[in-house]
Amino acid sequence: MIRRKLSVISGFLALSVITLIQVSCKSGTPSDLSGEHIIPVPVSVVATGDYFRLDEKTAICISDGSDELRQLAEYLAERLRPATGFAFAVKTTKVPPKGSIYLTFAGADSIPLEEGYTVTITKKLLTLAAKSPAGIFRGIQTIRQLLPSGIELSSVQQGEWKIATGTIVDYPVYGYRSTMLDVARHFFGVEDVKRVIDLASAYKINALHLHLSDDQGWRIEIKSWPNLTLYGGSTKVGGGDGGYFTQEQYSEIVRYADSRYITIVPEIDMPGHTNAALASYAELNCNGRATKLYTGTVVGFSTLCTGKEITYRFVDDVVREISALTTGPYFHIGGDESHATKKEDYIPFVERVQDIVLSHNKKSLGWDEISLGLLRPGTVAQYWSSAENAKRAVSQGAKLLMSPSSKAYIDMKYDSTTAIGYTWAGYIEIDKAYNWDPATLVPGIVRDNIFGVEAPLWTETITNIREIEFMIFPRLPAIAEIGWSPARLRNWDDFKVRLGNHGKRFEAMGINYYKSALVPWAD
Ligand code: TNX
Repeated sequence: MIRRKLSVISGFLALSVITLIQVSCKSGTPSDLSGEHIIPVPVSVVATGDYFRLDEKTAICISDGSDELRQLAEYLAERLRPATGFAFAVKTTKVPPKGSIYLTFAGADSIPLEEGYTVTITKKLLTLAAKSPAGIFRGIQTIRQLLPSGIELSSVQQGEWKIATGTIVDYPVYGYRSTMLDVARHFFGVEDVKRVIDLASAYKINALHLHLSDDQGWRIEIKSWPNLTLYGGSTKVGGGDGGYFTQEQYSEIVRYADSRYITIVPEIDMPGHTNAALASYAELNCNGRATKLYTGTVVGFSTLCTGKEITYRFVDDVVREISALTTGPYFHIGGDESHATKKEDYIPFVERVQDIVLSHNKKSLGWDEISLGLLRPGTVAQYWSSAENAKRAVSQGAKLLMSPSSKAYIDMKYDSTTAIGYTWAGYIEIDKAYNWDPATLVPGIVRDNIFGVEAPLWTETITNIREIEFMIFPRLPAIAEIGWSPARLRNWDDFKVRLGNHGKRFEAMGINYYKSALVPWAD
């Protein structure tokens, strides 16, 4: 009798514990998809008020067995396995079972643009549909952000993994959203570059511009001109050991970037910013004498000898070797701050170099000064400071990559307390990095003239990956939203709250970010 009573009591207790658990689960359940803090903000989010749950049986299903879709499913599984501890088996099927995640190219015909995607979440199924693999990859980044920030941790976390139900339809305003890493002033190795690729791709950045040469260092092996790296790559700003990528390492970066749907854009800056080359080969100098290696930070003192034929053989070899290793369509020819080159020498140089680039089946990108010359069809000018140069490029029919130094130069200090960085373009706090619109910034330059946006990171004062992260975060997510999201949906007061909710996510990803006082960082 006593025993029976006990079992009734324990049964009652068990029941109440179950009820309690249900109640507490409910309160922690995300049931409003439209309240999620997605960066960049999606084009449209419609909530349906329920939730989808990941568990140990959740499979990642793909609609066809193509290698690319399978690799994307594996990529998603790799993001989800560590923190959940679930297996996430990848399966090919046209009929995904209840509770699975389904990646498909079907039903996405109406989504505009290659990178567009839809995420449809019901209680039974999470479907990510896109026209192209790039669209699936961008959609995966959204799915990561729909899960609690703990999903980014590398060890198994307790708790439930729920996603609010509804539909997201999303696609970018600009087809080119980029960041730049200067590996010339200070050198950063393959692992650092891969980290930048991973972090940038989480915010739907789709290009990485590598500034591979400058006065202080030449950072990519050129087999036909070996001294460029052996000597020209030997030092860096402030002196000490430099470094360079072998061609194998550069190819590894290109492959890795391709797997994250990021295009690598190699830059060889010319005819200025070339002291490392001029120190490596005497014949590139007009006076036939090699310069000394340079470890300072002054700009504008060096120039290739534009009147010598060997200069063009050199440029042709460099462009040919790098282009052969580059899967993307662009080669960046630099062209900035060539104060030591006479204008009458600069113009024919820039024109001839664009032809060399075209002869190796690439299109040129160049800093806005290149519009002094005739721009070849397909050349893109990168606006950084001169509206006049930018307008001259547009009047020639060229498109502009927008990197206004006073907004998008992420090597600028946030404020007077920032220990690293420059100030020549002003302080760039997070609100300043966010509050601008490429299509209205420069009078006379409109949406149709714009190719995309880029946040460049120059590295005179930046020496390691922790410092790179600090300058990139959170300004790169801000610039990423400018490039991806429609202007009508962008709003600082809304962005700062969404950003505040990414603090925990940054921490889970191990990112050393700037905790701006302007942002309400959530606990
Ligand atoms: C200007 S912007 C440069 C770079 C410097 C940078 C430092 C541009 C095209 N050239 O050479 O590294 O300022 O902020």
